[in-house]
Amino acid sequence: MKKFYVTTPIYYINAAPHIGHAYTTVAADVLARFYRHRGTAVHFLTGTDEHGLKIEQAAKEAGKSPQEFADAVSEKFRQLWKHLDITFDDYIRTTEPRHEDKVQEIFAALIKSGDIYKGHYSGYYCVSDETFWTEKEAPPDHKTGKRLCPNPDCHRELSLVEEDNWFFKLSKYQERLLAHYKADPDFLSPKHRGNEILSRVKEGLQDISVSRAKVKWGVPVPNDPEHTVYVWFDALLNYVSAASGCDDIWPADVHIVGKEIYWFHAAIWPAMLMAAGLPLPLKVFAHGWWTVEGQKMSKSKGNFVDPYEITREFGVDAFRFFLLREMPFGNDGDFSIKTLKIRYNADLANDLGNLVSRVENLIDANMKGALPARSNPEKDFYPKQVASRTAEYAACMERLDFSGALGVIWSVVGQLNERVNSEAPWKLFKSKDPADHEKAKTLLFDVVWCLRIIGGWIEPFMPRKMAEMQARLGVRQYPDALSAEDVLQGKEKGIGKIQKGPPLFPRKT
Ligand code: ME8
Repeated sequence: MKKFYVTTPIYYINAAPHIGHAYTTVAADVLARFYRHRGTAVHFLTGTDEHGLKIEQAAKEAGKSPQEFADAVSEKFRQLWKHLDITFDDYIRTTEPRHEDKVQEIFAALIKSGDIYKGHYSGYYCVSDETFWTEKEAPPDHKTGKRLCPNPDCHRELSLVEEDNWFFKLSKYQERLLAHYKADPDFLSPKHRGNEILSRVKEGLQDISVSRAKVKWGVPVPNDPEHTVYVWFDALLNYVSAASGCDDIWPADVHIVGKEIYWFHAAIWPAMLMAAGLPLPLKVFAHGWWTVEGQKMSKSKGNFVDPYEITREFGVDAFRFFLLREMPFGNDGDFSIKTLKIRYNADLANDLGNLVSRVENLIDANMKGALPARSNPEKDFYPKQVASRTAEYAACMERLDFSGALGVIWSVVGQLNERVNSEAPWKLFKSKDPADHEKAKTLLFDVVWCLRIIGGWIEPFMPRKMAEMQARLGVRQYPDALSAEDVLQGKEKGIGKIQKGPPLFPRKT
């Protein structure tokens, strides 16, 4: 059985990871956990992109060899993923032999087939983006005369490159790419970003340079050791090299990437795969970018958000939740502590956390922690109605609409709060009429069951807190949460009793 294969970009190791890297990796982790919860076998790949001029220069500045430097920073990424409960199955580094060998193998095969050929390159190069630009794409600035990187988020000065190097026949794949986009409209997601790629490919494709003559830190071109493979050609192949030797992984089900590297993944990468005779990934999804308090994150502004700082204050689960709740996946958004706090207090401390505390306290005070059986187990069994929204939630998750999925969940949380408020079980328990007591018990029974189900839906986003919540609601013992289906099928592994505890999400002031 083929595994569900999800990937993140492999990150450059010129600097420590920040919130942007955490965003993509948490999203991929949420998707991986969602599929695993459903019983699908998953292969989740992340890793680091370690070659190229940018790394060579960063290592030099740090007074280290590129490999030493790469070892240290790659480890920082790994540690952050551990801290954020990222459940990757494989972590690839482009300096590993399993990858370098594959790059050389494919490069040699494409030279043989004629898709890679020797030529002369004259143009401009952005070291920060590791991107080639033509004269036309990067005209001189009318004030300074300097050529700047056309990427609006970069704008650094370009260097002139004049060298004999190897080219990939990207132009040959224009028609096949267009035919593929047409035949499989979900391949490029979301639509608005796909449309940008489509029009750019329609304009025509030029062959691209895929080696560097003067860059030492890279994979040597087979039989031409003066050249190293262009870092993007090298990096993209990680998705295949990590899967090689296993017949249940490739093709990827989804590559999740940021919008700024969509062109590489949506046009160049599928053309490379076509040239290599390999199947294409099923989907390439480009998400948007976070700014921080209205500003782009940059070295010069020194405003990179450190995930450790946020989790110290808000906890890992709330951080994971916020990233995917706040901005629709695919759109851009702005990060600030203020919005995080507002979201935390509203959704987590109030809506969900208070609801859990309320039912726990009521059951503790009135039933000594034991959840009574419903007087009529079938009549208006509210948890079933709630569980019937699993399909809606799952459809959002399948199309990577994480904020949509959380929207479904929080609409149910809202309904539960309304029911508790309108039926006021604390008053019913004080009544002398035994029917009122029954009503209160039925309500609490329903709310507990619904929360157990909701815990299954939220688990991919907040695995630790949901395991804790389900354990306290008597349905599961730490450390894993149950899926919504498991809850309904009665796969209880907990002690059944409701155990009251401290607030799940203490309010932030
Ligand atoms: O581009 N908002 O690596 P990279 C959202 N090595 N996501 C962000 C972000 C932000 N402000 N900043 C970074 C590379 N990201 C190449 C990739 S893949 C074969 C090679 C995330 O370290 C987002 O996923 O610059 C973006 O695409 C990625 O980090 C870029 O990481």
